Amino acid sequence: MAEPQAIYLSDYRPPAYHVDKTELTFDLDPQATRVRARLHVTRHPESEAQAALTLHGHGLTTERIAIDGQALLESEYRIEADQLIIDQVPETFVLDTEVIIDPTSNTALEGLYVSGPMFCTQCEPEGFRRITWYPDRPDVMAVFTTTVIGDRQRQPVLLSNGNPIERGELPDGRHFVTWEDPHPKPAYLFALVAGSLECVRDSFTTMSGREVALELWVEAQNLEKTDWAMASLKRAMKWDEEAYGREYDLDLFMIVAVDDFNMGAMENKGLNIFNSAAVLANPQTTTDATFQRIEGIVAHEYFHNWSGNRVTCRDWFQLALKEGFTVFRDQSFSSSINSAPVKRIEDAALMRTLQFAEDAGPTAHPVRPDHFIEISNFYTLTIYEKGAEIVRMLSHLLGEETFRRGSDLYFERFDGQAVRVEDFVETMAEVSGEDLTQFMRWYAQAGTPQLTARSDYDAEKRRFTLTIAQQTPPTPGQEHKQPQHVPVRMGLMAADGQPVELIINGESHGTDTVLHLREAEQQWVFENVDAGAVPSLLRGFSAPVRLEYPWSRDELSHLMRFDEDGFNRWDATQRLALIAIEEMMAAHQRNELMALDARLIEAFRYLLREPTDDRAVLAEMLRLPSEAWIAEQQRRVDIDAIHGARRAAIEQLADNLFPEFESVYHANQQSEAYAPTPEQMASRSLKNVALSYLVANGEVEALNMARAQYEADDNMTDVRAALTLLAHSDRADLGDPAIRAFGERWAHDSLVMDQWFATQVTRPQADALERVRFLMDHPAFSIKNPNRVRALIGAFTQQNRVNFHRLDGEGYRLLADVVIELNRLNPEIAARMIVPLTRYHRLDEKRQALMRGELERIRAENLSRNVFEVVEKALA
Ligand code: 7MF
Ligand code: ZN
Repeated sequence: MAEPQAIYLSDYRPPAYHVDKTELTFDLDPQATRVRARLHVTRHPESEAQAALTLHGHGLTTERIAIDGQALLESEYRIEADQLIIDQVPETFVLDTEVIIDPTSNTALEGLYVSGPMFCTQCEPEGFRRITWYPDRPDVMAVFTTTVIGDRQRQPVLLSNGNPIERGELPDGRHFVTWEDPHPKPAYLFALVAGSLECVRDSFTTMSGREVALELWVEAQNLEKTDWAMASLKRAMKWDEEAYGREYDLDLFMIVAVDDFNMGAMENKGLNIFNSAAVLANPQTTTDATFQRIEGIVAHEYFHNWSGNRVTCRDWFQLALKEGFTVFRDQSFSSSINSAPVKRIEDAALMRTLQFAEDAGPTAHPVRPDHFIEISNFYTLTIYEKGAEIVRMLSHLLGEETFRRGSDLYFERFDGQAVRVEDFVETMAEVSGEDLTQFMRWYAQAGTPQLTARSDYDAEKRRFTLTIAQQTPPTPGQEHKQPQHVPVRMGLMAADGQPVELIINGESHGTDTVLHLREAEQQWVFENVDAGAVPSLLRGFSAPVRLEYPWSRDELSHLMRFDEDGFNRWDATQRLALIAIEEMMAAHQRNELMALDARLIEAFRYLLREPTDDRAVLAEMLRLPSEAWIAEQQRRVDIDAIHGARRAAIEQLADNLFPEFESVYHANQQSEAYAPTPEQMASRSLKNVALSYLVANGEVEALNMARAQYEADDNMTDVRAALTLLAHSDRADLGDPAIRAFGERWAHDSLVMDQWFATQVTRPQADALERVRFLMDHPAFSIKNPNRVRALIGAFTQQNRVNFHRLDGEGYRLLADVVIELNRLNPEIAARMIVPLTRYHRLDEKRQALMRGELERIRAENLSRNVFEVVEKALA
């Protein structure tokens, strides 16, 4: 088999032919669906007159190809390497094709497939070629008319993009619906859903007074889980009108929930398709975190209607154009509803742990890559999260108002077009007059810039000098990096806890300013500063960088108490805890007792005793740095020492502050009925952090509190928090019955069973891996369902570091076994699941050898392009 070849951005050529109108007819059948396509094709005036027509297709059984009604002879076309090439075509013509596809055997879940009782599609990025012959690239945009024919009984509901324009009965118990989508779109936004579905209806009146029908389609048993998504949708529609002036542009907007889905959701025009895990919710089955996640995803997909659909990507190298912008938009939406500092803490924590790790590993890539083997592998944290951080930096550089003028102009100017990252950034440069040339490096350079800051105080002149240097480490294929434009938001906190007025060159900047770091090293002098001022740097995580500054523990405690920026109060607490934990790890390695720094205990005592107006932030401050974030700090990662020291720190905090945690636990009990409101969520978050410390103390009393909370059975947030504590405790007599009861009670609900799987396999105890193998045979598990795989295998390999990295290599072997099986069934999921196995570079030699061994074993298989690309990079 020939090795898969890379595709380069520099090889981009505009399409020789465009399709103005696409007419599709689906004759649905589980094993043999017939797809007729009628493409109205015109040669692009700038392409050469004799250009061949090239279409993509994968796994199609071709029955007929005709041009202007004339069937082609076999000598008139070629099919090679997933392409249909017709050398001679007229300037303008109609291409008719007829193919047969098999949705039932489609386990990759790309193109048209069967999920339970329904047919559904996923076409982004290159799934449409599995449906019919087509120029499957985002710069070919057509108006689609789609007729879906199905069995009246088995598929009473037949959906596609746009508006239904005709429906009727057919012989043999069949019926049809014809849909027309008036907005030209690339094939990746095509969607079809058919099955026995129930509908929840609502409506939304747009700012110009048009009434839009809203429909949420689910299987009957899920009707009780639709309220939250519908409410979230209406909030998102309103927000996009207010924040961006964007109105919805069809009379109908539909969301469908499906059980088998590779990712969270998909923004198909007028017909968003959602993984049921990303849309279905009610208080009994869904935690607060998931309520918030659903709200964000519903908004994200809706926002794509402008940032992605009306203005789309020229090619897949530009993926971050739509994804980075849309994530920035959904983040802003979420912070307008829930605690803004907590949203920022969560997003920054995700960046700093998982995205930084990606950027430092073998699959590191720029936000706009210049080559790839398999584009599905590039739906990464770098594209989404770092891409959003870049847009956030732009909005801060320009200011909110100018940014809004820029986005207005961008949507207006490029409406209906497929464009590049440059088009977005140049529009922002145009409206602001800013020179964004250096800023563009954020899209081109991979790797996380490292900022090293130091300060110097001149007591005589009362001057505080801050020096910041930057350096971006080499990444695969990019040895040398140039300095980037890094906005560093900062302030100075005086010894008395008051903010210092920032005076640079005689000019006042208030108490909070943005320093523009553009050189390899730069210096700023603040005048009129008293001794003892503490710098607060990178407020609000103003740039996606690592920052080092030699803060003392007293200075960190000072920032934790007084910093005006909620994000940096949290960050100071994390840094303080990190120093304490690293000290304990060092003690452990010297075979000494791990004693927790008294200053951290005192800092926590302060946090627990001082009344605070933002309890949601307080809850985050009480969480110790994650094992992943601790590992990010280490040159050589010691998996067991990290886990042991963090665990010991939690226990010692619990021992020293038991009464404080207990009173926080009691003070945050709720009497009113559950609602996913910010206030209630803050209370539950704080209460459940407190409970986790109480249980860590080891007192039976605390475990009984957890059991009582579990048995009170008020809402899934509290039940799941309590269940996790019981199931992760050493007390099998408490954990096992709870797990058993939960599994029986929720056996009928696969989304709750996913929580049940994840809770069990994230146990720190040594039997976690055996539980994974055992649960893989559980009737509720299926390797073919991506949610089940993520809940069982993903949770174990990504959230149970001590057990995944077992020194006998069993964790690695288990993951490799799963990846080998998934490689055949579902390459996209296989390539996602394999990632933890590629992160071996900073581990000890023994583990490195074991992990490479498993990667080699995978490489010996007949690999999909997806897995091939990741394994090659990991072993390079
Ligand atoms: C919020 O981006 C943030 C990210 C592609 C599929 C959804 O709309 C999407 C799709 C992947 C990974 C993450 C997300 C999505 C996809 C996503 C969803 C909600 N265009 Br792959
Ligand atoms: Zn998206």
